Order: sequence, then C-alpha cells, then structure tokens
Amino acid sequence: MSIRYLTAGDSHGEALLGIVEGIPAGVALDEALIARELMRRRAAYGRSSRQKIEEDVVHITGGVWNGFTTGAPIGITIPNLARTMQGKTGGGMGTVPRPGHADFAGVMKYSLDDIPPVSERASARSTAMRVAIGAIAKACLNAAGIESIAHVISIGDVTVARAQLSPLEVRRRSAQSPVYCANAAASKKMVSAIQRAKSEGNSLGGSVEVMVTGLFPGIGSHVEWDRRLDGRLAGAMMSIHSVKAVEVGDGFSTHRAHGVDAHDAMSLRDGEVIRASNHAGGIEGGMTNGENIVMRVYAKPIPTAARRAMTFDLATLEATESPYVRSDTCVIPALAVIAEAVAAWEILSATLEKLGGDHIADTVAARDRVVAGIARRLGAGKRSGARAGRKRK
Ligand code: EPS
Repeated sequence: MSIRYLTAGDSHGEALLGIVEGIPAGVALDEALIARELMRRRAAYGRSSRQKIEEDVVHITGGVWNGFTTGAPIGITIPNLARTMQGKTGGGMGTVPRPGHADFAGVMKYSLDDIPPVSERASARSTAMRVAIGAIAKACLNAAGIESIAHVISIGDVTVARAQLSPLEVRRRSAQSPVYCANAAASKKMVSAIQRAKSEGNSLGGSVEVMVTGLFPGIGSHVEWDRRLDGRLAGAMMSIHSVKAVEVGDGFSTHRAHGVDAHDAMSLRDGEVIRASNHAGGIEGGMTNGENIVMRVYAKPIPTAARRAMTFDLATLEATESPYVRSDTCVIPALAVIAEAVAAWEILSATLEKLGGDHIADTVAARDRVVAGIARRLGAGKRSGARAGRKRK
C-alpha cells in the first residue's frame, strides 16, 4: 500500500484521532478545507440532536507547513463536544446488547463486562475521521484532475429514476438538497419520509451512488486478487457502518442479461475510446478502463430507534427491551458524504501505486506521461495526448 491511515477514539471520548501516511508533498491543505467536508456530513438531514452539539473543529498536527503537505505523516484531531457516554447516563446500555449493533459480539469476543467499550468504538461517530481523511485524499486527487462525487438515490421507498445528468450537474443539484439528492421532487419526498419515520419512532435506510471522474485506464490491476480495484472499493464501502451491499456498474441487473448486452462496446475516434454504454461502471479486470467509475452503496435502517426491540440483559440473563437514549432517523444523506470520502481514499491509494510521486507535481507529470502514451498508441496523431487520452465527463 502506498498510503495508509490509522484512527483512534470513542464516540463520547475526548476526541477522534487520525494519522495519515504517504501523502505526497505540495498538496494545498488546511483545517478549513477538511472542516468544510465535515460540515457537509454534519448538516446532512435526518441525524439526531447530537449533530447540533458537535462542531467538528479540526486540528492538524504535523505534515502540513504553510498550507501545503510536506510528505510527513499528517496528524488530525477532531474533539468531541458530547462527552457523556450513554451507558453512564441512565440509558441502561451497560449490559443490555442492542440488536443490530456490535454490542453482543464485541462483549463476547473481548470478554468484557460492559458494552460501552464496544459501542463507543463501534459508533458511526468515527465516520467523521474517515471524512476528514477523505478530504485529504480528495485534495490530492483534485490536483490530478480526479473527482469523487456521491448523491442519494433512495431513502426508504422513495427512489430516484436514473438521470442522464453529468456528474458535475449531479453534484451541483444535490448540494442544494437537504438530503443530497439531485432530483428536487424526490428530495422533498425523502424529507417527508424521514419526518414520518421520526414521528413513528422508526428509522430508514437507502442508497447512494458514487461516481469518480477524470480517470485514465490502468488504475488497479488484474494480476492478483487484492490489487483489483473493484474488490478494494467494495470492501472499503462495506466497512462503512450500516452498509449491506455494494453494486459496481450494473452489477445487480447484469446477471440476468445476455453477454452481448452486458458489456460496453468500444470504438475509436481521434485516439479516444468511445463506449456505447457503461454497464461495467468504469472497471474491467479490476482496473479503471477510462470511463467514470459508478458504484451504488446500500445501507440498512440504523438499528437504534425509539421503537425498541426485544433483547436480554447480559448481567441477569432476563429478557428486556433494548435501551434508548436518542438516535438518528436516517443516515443516508451523511452516507453520501462518507462514501465519497472513502472512495477518494481507495482511488488515491491505487492511483499513487500506479503513478508514484513524492511531490504531487511528480504524480501529475507521471499522469500526463501515461495519458499521452495511451493516446499515442491509439493514434491520437497531432492532438495533444493529455486531451485525447483523458476525457472529462
Ligand atoms: C451513533 C449514535 C449517535 C449518532 C452517532 C453514531 O450518537 P449519540 O449516541 O451521541 O446520540 O449521532 O453519530 C455521530 C455522533 C456522528 O458524528 O456521526 C452510533 O451509535 O453509531
């Protein structure tokens, strides 16, 4: 792996911590840039009052001088403002495992007496740090012309029909929606569905679409299973709280198609590969093929809700209802921001394996060489290689 990170911290502890290693020097980065991404996550509609308590201020410790990365490890701290643990506030969560959470298996696995050491670490609060780290990845990718864009495509039974919008237009429209949905009519219905679920003491799941643009062929590799980009992306997406399924391209429908209809016919025009479709979602043989990556990520309704589930107390072994203090109603809008960040990290990791670069200018120069070489092979002729080989869609 060319880059790596570690996180630490609990949901209601002092702070979340992150250390990021391997980021090239010369990338413009400051606390405000990371804070903007955290704000998008925190402002997402459907969350609990916890999001009003948090401010998600970011402190960078090391790795950045005068607004640019130095190549050294980057330390990030995000203080928690809500520092009272549910288990200590009468929530009854000390020994009563909530179905759908890590509580039961975590206590059994680590031979613990109480649930909070598990639930505090398992909490989706940690996605704040993944978004912060994703913001660093996005800053690097943007320098190389690559962008990760995600939007909400379903919440509960409100589903958006597939639109023929460019990713940039999707980003512009979804930024105007409280639920980060590019379709204004669906966005209103989603807000109503969340309000209804909240009033009924229930929660809602849904799905988001992640697109990555500005790619060139050959990021990832077919040569060994763990270098396949679709596997890496899907694994990373499945590691996000509540995510239960990931679809790359038309993965959920192509198993019913005939082979000739399931693949994306290719032709050449002026040294540029033209595809009749993008069923593959931009990945063939575990590598980018130059088209946009398109993935869909599906998450269950969060398991905590005011309407409680039956469980039992680990101390008394008596049946009881699951404890409840407060909860989000729907995390899907926040998931869009998280999935965009997580995708950015995986793409950056595979891109740096391909291109290298101790300074981001080296990475960009290597990208230009690769793109120009591909364009030459495809007969781009007198046209500039960088233009012919890399399409902005
Ligand atoms: C979470 C429970 C809620 C969420 C939290 C994740 O927090 P609390 O227990 O304080 O009400 O709001 O998510 C965040 C704090 C966040 O910033 O995303 C859980 O149990 O996973």
